[in-house]
Amino acid sequence: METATLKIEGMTCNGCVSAVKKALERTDGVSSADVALDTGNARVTYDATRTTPARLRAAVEDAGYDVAA
Ligand code: 9UX
Repeated sequence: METATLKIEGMTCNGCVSAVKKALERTDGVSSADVALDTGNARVTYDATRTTPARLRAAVEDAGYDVAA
């Protein structure tokens, strides 16, 4: 397993945190995601043979949030 940290922008309440966490955890290859409202950091544990950081980013964006470059 690999870990990636994404900086999420636009989360303003714990509902957002839950939405981002679910979007990541339903992505193929992701085993877990921990998302912090205060920092915007999403720490994702994933199988690098099944997904990529770019796909993780896309999953967050598809859920309606931005990811910092
Ligand atoms: Mo909270 Mo986030 O009411 O999209 S869920 S602001």
